Amino acid sequence: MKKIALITGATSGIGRATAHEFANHGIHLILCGRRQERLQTIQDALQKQTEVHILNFDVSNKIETIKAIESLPNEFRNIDILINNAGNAHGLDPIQTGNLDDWDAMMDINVKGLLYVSKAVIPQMTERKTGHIINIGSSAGKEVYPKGNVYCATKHAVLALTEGMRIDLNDFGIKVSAINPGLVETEFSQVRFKGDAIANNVYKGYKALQPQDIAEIIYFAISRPAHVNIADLLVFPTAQASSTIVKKEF
Ligand code: NDP
Ligand code: 8X3
Repeated sequence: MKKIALITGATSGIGRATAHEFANHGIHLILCGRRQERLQTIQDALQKQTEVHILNFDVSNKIETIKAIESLPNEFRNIDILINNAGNAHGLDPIQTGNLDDWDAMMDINVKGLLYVSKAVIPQMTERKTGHIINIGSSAGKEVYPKGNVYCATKHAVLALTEGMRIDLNDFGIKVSAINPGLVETEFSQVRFKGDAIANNVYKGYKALQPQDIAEIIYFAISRPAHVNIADLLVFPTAQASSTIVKKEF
C-alpha cells in the first residue's frame, strides 16, 4: 500500500520540490497552501503520477487548519508522513526597529502554524503507532545572525519542538526529524524583503542550494529503514560556512 504524505507550503520552493520528488516515488500526496491556483496547477501536473488531494488553508489560523484536515476524504486520512514546511522570514530588521506585524506573522506561521498542523495530524499516528514527522528548521535555528532575531527565534523553537515531539512520541514508534537548510534559492527572499529588488541579490555570486537538493534529502530521510531516524540534519551550500560567511565571486 502506498504511503500518504501531507506537505505544508507545497505551492513554492522546498515544499513544491518535495511534492514532485514524492510523486516520482508514487507517494500519495496532500498538498497544502494558501494560493489555490498554484495548488490546482500542481495537482493537475502530479496526478498523472500519483493520487493528489489539495487543501487550501492558512496554517496560522487554528480553526481553518483543523477544519481542513478534518475534511480529508477517508482514503487520505491515514497520514504516514507529515512535512511541516510552511514558513517564511518577514523582514530583516534590528530588534529595536522591528515591525510588530512581521513578528506576529513569523511566530504565528513558523511556530504556531507548525503546532496546529501537528496537533491535527498526530492523533491518527499515535492511534496507528506509526508515522514520520519532518520539521523544516533552518541554520537560523542553530545560530543567530544580525537582524535575524525573531526569525532565528522561530527556527530555534522549531528545533526545540522537534526534540519535544521526538521525546513525547517515542512510545508510539513515530519518527521525528529536523532538516535544517542554509541558503536555498526559493521565493523566501521575495517574501522576506516584501518584493523589494534587494531580494535578487541574496543568491548572487555563488551557487545556493536549490529546492530539489532539499527535496532529495527529505526523500532520503523518509525512505530509511524502519529502525533508522535522521534526527537532525544541517545542510549548507558549499559556498556557505555559517549564516554570515558566504564566499561570493562577482
Ligand atoms: P517559499 O517562500 O518559496 O515557500 C514558502 C511556502 O510556505 C509557500 O508554499 C507558502 O504558500 C507557504 N506558507 C507561507 N505562509 C503560510 C501560511 N500562513 N499558511 C500556509 N502556508 C504558508 O520559501 P521556502 O521554500 O524557502 O521555505 C520553506 C521552508 O523552508 C520555510 O519554513 C523556511 O523557513 C525554510 N527554510 C528556507 C530557507 C531558504 O533559504 N529558502 C533556508 C532554511 C529554511 P502560500 O503562500 O501559498 O500559502
Ligand atoms: C533561511 C536561511 O540564512 O536566511 O532560513 O536564515 S537564512
